[in-house]
Amino acid sequence: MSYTSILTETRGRVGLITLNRPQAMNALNGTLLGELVAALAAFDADPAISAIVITGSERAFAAGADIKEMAESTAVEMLAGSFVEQFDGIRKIKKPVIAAVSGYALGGGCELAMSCDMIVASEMAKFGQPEVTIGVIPGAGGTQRLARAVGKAIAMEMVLNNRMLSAAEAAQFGLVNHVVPVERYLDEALALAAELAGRAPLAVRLGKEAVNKAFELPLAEGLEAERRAFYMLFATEDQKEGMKAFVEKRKPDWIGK
Ligand code: CO8
Repeated sequence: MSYTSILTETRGRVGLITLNRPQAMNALNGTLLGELVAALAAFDADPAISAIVITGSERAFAAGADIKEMAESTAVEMLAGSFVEQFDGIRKIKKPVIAAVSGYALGGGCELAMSCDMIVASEMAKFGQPEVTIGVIPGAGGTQRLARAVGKAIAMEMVLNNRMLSAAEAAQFGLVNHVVPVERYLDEALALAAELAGRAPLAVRLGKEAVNKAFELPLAEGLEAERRAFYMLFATEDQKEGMKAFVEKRKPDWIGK
C-alpha cells in the first residue's frame, strides 16, 4: 500500500512507521492518522512482523492534531466524523508498539506516544498537552493516560497550564522507558523492538493485554484476567518449549503456537 504522510519499512521482524509531514511538524491530520492506523493494522496482521516502532523526525515526533484542519470544525462535525475515534485503532494493535520520540510530542502527539506500549525518547524530546493555549483540552486520552502515567499533580500542570516536560523529567515521572542521545534514539527503539520480537509471541501478546487491563479493570477482575491468560499459555507449544529449554540449558526456539 502506498502512503502520502507516513513511510513504512521493515527491519528484520520489526515494522517501522515514520510520520512524514515535516512541513507541519508531523501534525496529525485525517490523512496521516488514517494511514498510521492502516499501517499499524497491516503490520499487526503480518506474520513476518513481531513488533512495531512509530517515530517522527529529530525535531518533531508530532506537534499535535492539525490545528489548521480543525480550526473551523463544529461540534456536530467532530461528533459525526471519525477523526479522534481513529485513535481506538491504535489501542486494538496486539503486537508491542514502541514510540521513538525526539523533539516535540505535543497534544495528539503526546497522546499518540502514550498510546504506545513503551517510549524511547531522545534527550531533545519535549512532552506537553498545550490544548488549553488554543481553547480546548486533550481529546484522545491525554487527561486519562497522563494522569495514570505521571500522577495528578504533574498532569494538572500540563493540562491546565501547558507545562512541558523535558526528556529527563519525563523519565523521572515515569512517562518514558529510556532517554538516549539524539543520534541513538531510533536505533535504541529498534533494538528494543527486536528484543521483543525475539520473545515468545503469544506470551508477549497476552502480557501486553494483561498490563493494559490494569488500567481498565478493578484489581480483582484484573487479577482474574491475568490468571486466565497465564493458564491459557499452558495450552501453547511455546510454553512446553520454553520450560524444556530451561531444563536442558539451551535457548528456546519459539514457533508462536
Ligand atoms: N497543526 C498544524 N500545523 C502545525 C502544528 C499543528 N499542531 N504544529 C506546527 N505546525 C506548523 C506551523 O503552523 C508551521 O507551519 P507554517 O510554516 O506553514 O506556518 C510549521 O508547522 C512549523 O511550526 P512553527 O513555525 O510554529 O515552529 P516552531 O519551532 O516555532 O514551534 C511548536 C514549534 C512549538 C511545535 C509550535 O509549532 C506549536 O506550538 N505547535 C502547536 C502545538 C499544539 O498546540 N498542539 C496541540 C494541538 S491540539 C491537539 O493536539 C488536540 C488533540 C485532540 C485529539 C487528537 C487526535 C489526533
